[in-house]
Amino acid sequence: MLADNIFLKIIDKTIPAKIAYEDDQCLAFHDVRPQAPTHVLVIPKKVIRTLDDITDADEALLGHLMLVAVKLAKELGLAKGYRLVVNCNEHGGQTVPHLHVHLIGGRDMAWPPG
Ligand code: DGP
Repeated sequence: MLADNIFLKIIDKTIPAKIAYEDDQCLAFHDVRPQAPTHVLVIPKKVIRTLDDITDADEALLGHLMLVAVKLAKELGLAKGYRLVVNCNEHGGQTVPHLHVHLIGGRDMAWPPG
């Protein structure tokens, strides 16, 4: 096991998830509590707890996460639009301490977010 948080357990397949995409750098899987008809999480395999923990060395990895999210949005039929969200720490609403990009779509989104 890589470490003790739920997303690392999903990466090392010790707990199941509905996987949408995987490569050597990241994993994408459907959120267990979807907030919209499509709700996928794109996560790095590298252990990064929050946006506050990223460094210059992560620049390409972060771009990769976004490219994967956009490719998935197209594959999943979100032609009318979608939203990418990264929650950071307590005020950002982050509940799982492993960096993740939410890909949310399939309905109109409100602004500002709650
Ligand atoms: P955040 O609040 O930004 O930390 O989002 C965490 C998301 O992770 C939340 O939408 C629910 C989802 N989630 C939590 N535990 C699991 C799990 O075990 N499996 C899956 N697929 N999603 C999970």
